[in-house]
Amino acid sequence: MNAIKKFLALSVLAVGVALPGAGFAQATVDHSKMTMPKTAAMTDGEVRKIDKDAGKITLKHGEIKQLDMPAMTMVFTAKDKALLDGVKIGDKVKFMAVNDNGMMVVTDIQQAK
Ligand SMILES: [Cu+2]
Repeated sequence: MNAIKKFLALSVLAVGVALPGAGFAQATVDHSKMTMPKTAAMTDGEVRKIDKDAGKITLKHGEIKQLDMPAMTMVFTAKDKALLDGVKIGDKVKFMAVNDNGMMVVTDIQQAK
């Protein structure tokens, strides 16, 4: 009995793997549209200005794919002011930006290595 169950389970797996690649990819795309962009990547940037009191940082940044934004220099709001303690003007950084109800927020920033 157990052997038969195992065989059936493996057969189901094999069928799943054998599905046409296009159909599988399509399902993956649809799924990603319904969920938060957890796969968003860190963006390269350079610190131009820091306003710790206001919790804002001006970054010259590269393309931000998850925000559909080309490279530019702009002001971001730091999610946590403490994030601004780890960087200084002129630093090359990697940062994570999200659109919080129209406000561009930096949720993570670190020195680029
Ligand atoms: Cu921008």
